Amino acid sequence: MKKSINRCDIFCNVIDNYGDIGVCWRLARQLANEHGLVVRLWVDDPGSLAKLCHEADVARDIQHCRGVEVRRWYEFGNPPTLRYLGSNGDEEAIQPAELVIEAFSCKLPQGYLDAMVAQRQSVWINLEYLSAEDWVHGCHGLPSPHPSLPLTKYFFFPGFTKQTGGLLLERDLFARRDAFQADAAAQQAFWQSFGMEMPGAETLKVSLFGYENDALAGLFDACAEGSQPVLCLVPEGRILPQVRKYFGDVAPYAGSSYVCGNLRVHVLPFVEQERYDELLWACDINFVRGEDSCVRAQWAAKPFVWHIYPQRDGVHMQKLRAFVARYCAGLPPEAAQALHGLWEAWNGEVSSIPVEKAWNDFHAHRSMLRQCAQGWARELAENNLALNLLDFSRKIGRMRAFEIEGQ
Ligand code: TRH
Repeated sequence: MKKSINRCDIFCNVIDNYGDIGVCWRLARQLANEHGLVVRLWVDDPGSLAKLCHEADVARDIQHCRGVEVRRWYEFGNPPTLRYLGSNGDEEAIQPAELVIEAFSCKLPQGYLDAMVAQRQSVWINLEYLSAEDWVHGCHGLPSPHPSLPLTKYFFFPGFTKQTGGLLLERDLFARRDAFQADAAAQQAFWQSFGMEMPGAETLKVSLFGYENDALAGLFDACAEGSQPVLCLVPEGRILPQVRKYFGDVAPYAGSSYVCGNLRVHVLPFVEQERYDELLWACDINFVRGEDSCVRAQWAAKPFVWHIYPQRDGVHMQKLRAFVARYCAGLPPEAAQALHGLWEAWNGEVSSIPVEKAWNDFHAHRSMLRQCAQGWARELAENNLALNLLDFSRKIGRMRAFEIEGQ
């Protein structure tokens, strides 16, 4: 067993949307570019990556993008094995890396597991979903022995406390964010790249990334009737049919603009991950969804509204409330109530107050919510997932090397 970790394989099975690949792509770049690891990202749907990184070529099985080797993950043979034709046309057997990350419990190919057994060199991590619930503390870092092979994988939970693995945060993110926000020309260029003039200070800028949502019409009504002009930027995605329904228009596309009272809605193209951060930084309030955009909104340090990924049994509302409880702990009760009200209404909670009222309350408390967002981001930044993951993996690697030497 090698004691150092120089190579990393990340396996990503895209279930739906962009969160699975969004997290894996971010982690892959961070491990490669900030920590000098040789990273292979195995993804079964390179098309989803191409949305986040436009230079990724969907047709290629192997390619290098932004310091990461991206490989199409497909398996064949019995046992299912990852195999590729090398540049000389010969079949290339895959050597497992020292650090193996399966994202969100995706199932590693049997042939790859066998190679891990033969090599005895890999630390195997299951990177879990993000949750603010307390039970995560007891599960973070736990080993899970394979039922039949001499392999152990370890659960690694992202989270919001020191008893978890922390959150993905690039080393220079805050510096880039602050530089962007202090640079009028950079902001001007940002708006112009979407064919828009930079909105004046009197306009409230809102980004809106969400799933299908029955509360949208109420939110738009409230903005249209409000006293402050609102510019709402909607990236192309699942919520567009409802935008269309609200304005009774033909299908919206990137560049479509609609006006109703004090509300102007502008549809944006789906941009690369780095530019999505700029959108969050450029806006005053951000509506986000899933997992990764929610974390990015926290780093943007602006008031935000989370449309959590809906789960059939309703457990998502427990996750949502666990987060609200942590996030609002330092807020005055009225501001906490305003946040809670809009988040419940936006997530379709039946007992919630009408979204129009919830929006007006949230809007009224935005200055306090902004202060809270800034403090929250500073506090959370202390707990960096990539650093924690590497420390943890090295510790497991040393422990295993010691065990193997003793055999
Ligand atoms: O897309 P999401 O809803 O993804 C997920 C998946 O549904 C997943 O299966 C589920 O488990 C998880 O949510 C909780 O939301 P998320 O996680 O915010 O991912 C969106 C990614 O897309 C994120 O990395 C930000 C990025 N993005 C861009 O790069 N450009 C854009 O224009 C937009 C709107 C988003």
